[in-house]
Amino acid sequence: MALTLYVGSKRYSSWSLRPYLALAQAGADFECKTILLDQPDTKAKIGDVNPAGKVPVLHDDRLVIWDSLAICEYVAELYPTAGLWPDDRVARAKARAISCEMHSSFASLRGAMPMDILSKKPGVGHTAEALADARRVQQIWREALDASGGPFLFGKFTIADAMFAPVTTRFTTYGVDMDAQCRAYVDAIAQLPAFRAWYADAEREPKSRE
Ligand SMILES: N[C@@H](CCC(=O)N[C@@H](CS)C(=O)NCC(=O)O)C(=O)O
Repeated sequence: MALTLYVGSKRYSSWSLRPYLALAQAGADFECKTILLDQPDTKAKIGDVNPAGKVPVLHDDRLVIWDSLAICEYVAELYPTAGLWPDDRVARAKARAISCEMHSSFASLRGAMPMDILSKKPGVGHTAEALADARRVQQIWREALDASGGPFLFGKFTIADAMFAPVTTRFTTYGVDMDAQCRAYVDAIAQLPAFRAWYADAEREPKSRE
Protein backbone atom coordinates (compact mmCIF):
# COMPACT_ATOMS: atom_id res chain seq x y z
CA MET A 1 0.00 0.00 0.00
CA ALA A 2 1.48 3.35 -1.09
CA LEU A 3 -0.72 6.28 -0.24
CA THR A 4 -0.25 9.62 -1.99
CA LEU A 5 -2.59 12.52 -1.26
CA TYR A 6 -2.57 15.31 -3.84
CA VAL A 7 -3.74 18.59 -2.36
CA GLY A 8 -4.20 22.16 -3.56
CA SER A 9 -2.32 25.13 -2.06
CA LYS A 10 -2.38 24.62 1.70
CA ARG A 11 -3.19 28.27 2.22
CA TYR A 12 -6.39 28.12 0.17
CA SER A 13 -7.56 24.56 -0.45
CA SER A 14 -10.26 23.95 2.12
CA TRP A 15 -11.34 20.66 0.57
CA SER A 16 -7.78 19.34 0.73
CA LEU A 17 -7.28 20.06 4.42
CA ARG A 18 -10.00 17.56 5.37
CA PRO A 19 -8.52 14.28 4.13
CA TYR A 20 -5.04 15.47 5.12
CA LEU A 21 -6.19 15.74 8.74
CA ALA A 22 -7.99 12.39 8.56
CA LEU A 23 -4.88 10.63 7.24
CA ALA A 24 -2.56 12.33 9.71
CA GLN A 25 -4.82 11.70 12.69
CA ALA A 26 -5.14 8.04 11.68
CA GLY A 27 -1.36 7.78 11.82
CA ALA A 28 -1.21 6.83 8.15
CA ASP A 29 2.09 6.60 6.34
CA PHE A 30 1.33 8.81 3.34
CA GLU A 31 3.01 11.21 1.00
CA CYS A 32 1.38 14.61 0.49
CA LYS A 33 2.02 16.34 -2.82
CA THR A 34 0.89 19.93 -3.33
CA ILE A 35 -0.36 21.27 -6.63
CA LEU A 36 -0.34 25.06 -6.36
CA LEU A 37 -3.68 26.61 -7.31
CA ASP A 38 -4.02 29.68 -9.57
CA GLN A 39 -1.00 28.79 -11.74
CA PRO A 40 -1.05 28.49 -15.55
CA ASP A 41 -0.40 24.75 -15.28
CA THR A 42 -2.71 24.01 -12.31
CA LYS A 43 -5.48 22.48 -14.41
CA ALA A 44 -3.08 20.26 -16.36
CA LYS A 45 -1.31 19.07 -13.21
CA ILE A 46 -4.58 18.20 -11.49
CA GLY A 47 -5.82 16.49 -14.66
CA ASP A 48 -2.73 14.27 -14.61
CA VAL A 49 -3.73 12.79 -11.24
CA ASN A 50 -7.54 13.06 -11.21
CA PRO A 51 -9.83 12.65 -14.21
CA ALA A 52 -12.47 14.62 -12.27
CA GLY A 53 -10.13 17.63 -12.38
CA LYS A 54 -10.18 18.49 -8.67
CA VAL A 55 -8.04 18.18 -5.58
CA PRO A 56 -7.93 16.50 -3.15
CA VAL A 57 -7.36 13.10 -4.69
CA LEU A 58 -5.87 10.03 -3.01
CA HIS A 59 -3.86 7.41 -4.86
CA ASP A 60 -3.52 4.03 -3.16
CA ASP A 61 -1.20 2.29 -5.60
CA ARG A 62 -3.43 2.17 -8.70
CA LEU A 63 -6.69 2.99 -6.94
CA VAL A 64 -7.73 6.64 -7.39
CA ILE A 65 -10.23 8.17 -4.95
CA TRP A 66 -11.41 11.72 -5.32
CA ASP A 67 -13.69 13.93 -3.27
CA SER A 68 -12.79 14.88 0.28
CA LEU A 69 -15.52 12.93 2.06
CA ALA A 70 -15.03 9.77 -0.01
CA ILE A 71 -11.32 9.89 0.82
CA CYS A 72 -12.06 10.31 4.53
CA GLU A 73 -14.41 7.31 4.41
CA TYR A 74 -11.71 5.24 2.70
CA VAL A 75 -9.17 6.23 5.34
CA ALA A 76 -11.63 5.23 8.08
CA GLU A 77 -11.90 1.79 6.47
CA LEU A 78 -8.14 1.45 6.06
CA TYR A 79 -7.56 2.32 9.72
CA PRO A 80 -10.55 0.88 11.59
CA THR A 81 -8.91 1.22 14.99
CA ALA A 82 -8.15 4.94 14.55
CA GLY A 83 -11.66 5.92 15.64
CA LEU A 84 -12.27 8.23 12.70
CA TRP A 85 -16.01 7.76 13.26
CA PRO A 86 -17.51 7.62 16.77
CA ASP A 87 -17.94 4.09 18.19
CA ASP A 88 -21.49 4.75 19.29
CA ARG A 89 -24.08 4.16 16.54
CA VAL A 90 -26.19 7.23 17.40
CA ALA A 91 -23.16 9.52 17.63
CA ARG A 92 -21.84 8.02 14.39
CA ALA A 93 -25.12 8.76 12.60
CA LYS A 94 -24.98 12.37 13.83
CA ALA A 95 -21.32 12.70 12.85
CA ARG A 96 -22.15 11.48 9.35
CA ALA A 97 -25.17 13.80 9.08
CA ILE A 98 -23.22 16.93 10.02
CA SER A 99 -20.27 15.89 7.83
CA CYS A 100 -22.65 15.56 4.87
CA GLU A 101 -24.28 18.89 5.75
CA MET A 102 -20.84 20.53 5.76
CA HIS A 103 -19.98 18.87 2.47
CA SER A 104 -23.15 19.92 0.67
CA SER A 105 -24.19 23.24 2.25
CA PHE A 106 -23.01 26.68 3.35
CA ALA A 107 -22.43 28.01 -0.15
CA SER A 108 -22.83 31.62 1.05
CA LEU A 109 -20.16 31.19 3.72
CA ARG A 110 -17.81 29.51 1.27
CA GLY A 111 -18.35 32.23 -1.33
CA ALA A 112 -18.06 35.24 0.98
CA MET A 113 -15.26 33.93 3.22
CA PRO A 114 -12.96 31.68 1.19
CA MET A 115 -10.27 29.86 3.15
CA ASP A 116 -7.06 31.87 3.45
CA ILE A 117 -5.46 30.57 6.61
CA LEU A 118 -2.57 33.04 6.75
CA SER A 119 -4.63 36.21 6.40
CA LYS A 120 -6.60 38.31 8.84
CA LYS A 121 -9.57 40.09 7.22
CA PRO A 122 -11.94 40.91 10.08
CA GLY A 123 -15.35 42.07 8.88
CA VAL A 124 -14.78 41.07 5.26
CA GLY A 125 -17.47 38.82 3.76
CA HIS A 126 -19.97 39.41 6.55
CA THR A 127 -23.02 39.22 4.32
CA ALA A 128 -26.36 38.37 5.91
CA GLU A 129 -26.39 34.99 4.14
CA ALA A 130 -22.84 34.10 5.15
CA LEU A 131 -23.53 35.05 8.77
CA ALA A 132 -26.68 32.91 8.73
CA ASP A 133 -24.53 29.98 7.57
CA ALA A 134 -22.03 30.75 10.35
CA ARG A 135 -24.82 30.69 12.92
CA ARG A 136 -25.98 27.28 11.69
CA VAL A 137 -22.40 25.94 11.85
CA GLN A 138 -22.06 27.15 15.44
CA GLN A 139 -25.42 25.63 16.35
CA ILE A 140 -24.12 22.28 15.03
CA TRP A 141 -20.91 22.63 17.04
CA ARG A 142 -22.67 23.60 20.28
CA GLU A 143 -25.08 20.68 20.06
CA ALA A 144 -22.26 18.18 19.46
CA LEU A 145 -19.94 19.71 22.08
CA ASP A 146 -22.72 19.82 24.70
CA ALA A 147 -23.39 16.13 24.11
CA SER A 148 -19.76 15.00 24.03
CA GLY A 149 -18.11 17.41 26.44
CA GLY A 150 -15.44 18.19 23.79
CA PRO A 151 -12.72 19.11 23.09
CA PHE A 152 -13.70 17.76 19.64
CA LEU A 153 -17.23 17.46 18.31
CA PHE A 154 -17.60 13.85 19.43
CA GLY A 155 -15.04 13.95 22.23
CA LYS A 156 -12.01 12.65 20.38
CA PHE A 157 -11.09 13.67 16.84
CA THR A 158 -13.33 12.25 14.10
CA ILE A 159 -13.99 12.89 10.43
CA ALA A 160 -16.65 15.42 11.48
CA ASP A 161 -13.82 17.58 12.86
CA ALA A 162 -11.84 17.13 9.65
CA MET A 163 -14.88 18.30 7.69
CA PHE A 164 -15.36 21.43 9.82
CA ALA A 165 -11.67 22.33 10.20
CA PRO A 166 -11.61 24.70 7.20
CA VAL A 167 -14.57 26.61 8.66
CA THR A 168 -12.70 27.09 11.92
CA THR A 169 -9.98 28.89 9.96
CA ARG A 170 -12.55 31.00 8.10
CA PHE A 171 -14.04 32.19 11.38
CA THR A 172 -10.56 33.20 12.54
CA THR A 173 -9.55 34.87 9.27
CA TYR A 174 -12.77 36.87 8.90
CA GLY A 175 -13.33 37.63 12.60
CA VAL A 176 -16.70 35.89 12.92
CA ASP A 177 -18.21 36.29 16.42
CA MET A 178 -18.12 33.14 18.54
CA ASP A 179 -19.02 32.24 22.10
CA ALA A 180 -16.40 30.71 24.42
CA GLN A 181 -17.42 27.14 23.61
CA CYS A 182 -17.02 27.59 19.85
CA ARG A 183 -13.80 29.57 20.35
CA ALA A 184 -12.35 26.70 22.41
CA TYR A 185 -13.28 24.30 19.62
CA VAL A 186 -11.57 26.50 17.00
CA ASP A 187 -8.48 26.56 19.23
CA ALA A 188 -8.53 22.76 19.64
CA ILE A 189 -8.41 22.33 15.85
CA ALA A 190 -5.67 24.97 15.52
CA GLN A 191 -3.54 23.13 18.07
CA LEU A 192 -3.67 19.73 16.36
CA PRO A 193 -0.10 18.81 15.36
CA ALA A 194 -1.37 17.88 11.89
CA PHE A 195 -3.03 21.28 11.48
CA ARG A 196 0.12 23.05 12.65
CA ALA A 197 2.18 21.10 10.12
CA TRP A 198 -0.28 22.08 7.37
CA TYR A 199 -0.11 25.73 8.48
CA ALA A 200 3.71 25.72 8.49
CA ASP A 201 3.72 24.34 4.93
CA ALA A 202 1.22 27.03 3.90
CA GLU A 203 3.60 29.71 5.17
CA ARG A 204 6.21 28.51 2.67
CA GLU A 205 3.83 28.78 -0.31
CA PRO A 206 3.55 31.83 -2.58
CA LYS A 207 0.52 34.06 -2.08
CA SER A 208 -1.63 33.90 -5.21
CA ARG A 209 -4.85 35.62 -4.08
CA GLU A 210 -5.69 39.03 -2.65
N1 LIG B 1 -16.44 18.33 -3.64
C1 LIG B 1 -15.02 18.29 -3.90
C2 LIG B 1 -14.54 19.70 -4.18
C3 LIG B 1 -13.09 19.78 -4.58
C4 LIG B 1 -12.69 21.18 -5.08
O1 LIG B 1 -13.56 22.01 -5.45
N2 LIG B 1 -11.39 21.44 -5.11
C5 LIG B 1 -10.83 22.69 -5.60
C6 LIG B 1 -9.69 23.17 -4.70
S1 LIG B 1 -10.18 23.47 -3.03
C7 LIG B 1 -10.19 22.48 -6.95
O2 LIG B 1 -9.74 21.39 -7.27
N3 LIG B 1 -10.07 23.55 -7.75
C8 LIG B 1 -9.32 23.53 -8.96
C9 LIG B 1 -10.20 23.62 -10.18
O3 LIG B 1 -11.44 23.56 -10.04
O4 LIG B 1 -9.61 23.75 -11.27
C10 LIG B 1 -14.34 17.62 -2.69
O5 LIG B 1 -14.99 17.50 -1.64
O6 LIG B 1 -13.19 17.16 -2.80
